[in-house]
Amino acid sequence: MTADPDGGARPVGAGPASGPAHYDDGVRCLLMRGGTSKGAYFLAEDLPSDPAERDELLLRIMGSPDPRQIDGIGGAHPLTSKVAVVSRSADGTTDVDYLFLQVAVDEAAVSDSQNCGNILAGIGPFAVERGLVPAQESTTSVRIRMVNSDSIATATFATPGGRVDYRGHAAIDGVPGTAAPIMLDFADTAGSSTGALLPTGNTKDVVNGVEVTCVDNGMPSVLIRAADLGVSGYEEPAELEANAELAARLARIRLEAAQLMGMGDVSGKTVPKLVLLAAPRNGGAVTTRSFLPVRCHTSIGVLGGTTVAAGIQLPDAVGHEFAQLPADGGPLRLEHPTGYLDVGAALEQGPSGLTTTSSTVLRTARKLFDGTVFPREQTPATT
Ligand code: NQM
Repeated sequence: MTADPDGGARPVGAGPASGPAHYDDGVRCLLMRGGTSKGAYFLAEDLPSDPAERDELLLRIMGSPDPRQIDGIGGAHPLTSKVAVVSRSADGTTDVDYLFLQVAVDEAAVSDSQNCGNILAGIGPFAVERGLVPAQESTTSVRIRMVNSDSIATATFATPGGRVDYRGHAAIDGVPGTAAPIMLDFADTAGSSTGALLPTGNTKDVVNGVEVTCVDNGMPSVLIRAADLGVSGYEEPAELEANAELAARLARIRLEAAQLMGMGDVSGKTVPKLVLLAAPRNGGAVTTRSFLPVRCHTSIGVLGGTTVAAGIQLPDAVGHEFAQLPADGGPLRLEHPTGYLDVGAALEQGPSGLTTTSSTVLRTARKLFDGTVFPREQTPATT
């Protein structure tokens, strides 16, 4: 197959030999906005346990492959074609396990190669809604194992009277209006999928003739000065997406940088991400334009954000020279196309150099519908 780079790596074939399974009674599903993303949340027990069967079903539910996902509940963009699979944790060290799956829009592919910190924002509320975790009287904290990277996050949110309250006064850029705050605390973000905050062992490398910083504080990413690629870094996402020369250059840099990061051939994968950096213009620490890796993000991912925040603090990293870092070591404000994201990611001296031990981000989430989804009948063709 030709993998959709924003969708995933696992080709999904013709389904079970007996033909597509029927789901005449539908599948229990909760649609939730998590941060600046939107996804379908499932209990693991409501989906097939076999990953290939599960993924084939998810394509039918989301309406992939189809650029409009018209016959499914996907939103026709990588940020709105996401799935969370949740179960009670088996080992007792966390409350729930959360597997994130990126469903490709126009390819028959589902990927578990990355985390999603935005969809994570809905996991605590979903766990309470489904009775996996009892709500406390005023606020509830849920410890979540992010299965994709085997790392842990704690979500704390309002549960007055023992029910999730989605209403509140917290605003996050990229989402109109306000909602109840959900505090996300991440442990062990450094080296989440590559094993080290600086996966190449260097603060800076030269890749395809350009200086980059390869960093992983929750999301393996390649930081690049926008100016080094002939753009300002302040363009709208659509303008950057329309720049074919930029796209070709970014694709080459990504493949080469991934090799240096020990990630092998990432041609069908959604990681590492690419982030263009420029000096801040609105009082923040830095301006960002991140790529998913082909579509340009309309804001910035949560773990993408914790990663940029850690990276630009490293002396000698790309972007450090123009970053405006808060003098008090407090949260960093990352400017993005629709506003900013505040991220706490303080650097500490570790046994083998500077690292982070925890990161924090404020998000909101909202339950959109809770019910039964009816997958389309045909098994999608692999393109
Ligand atoms: O970085 C998009 C998003 C994400 C991921 C992506 C995310 C994160 O904004 O933690 O949230 O990078 O594919 O939802």
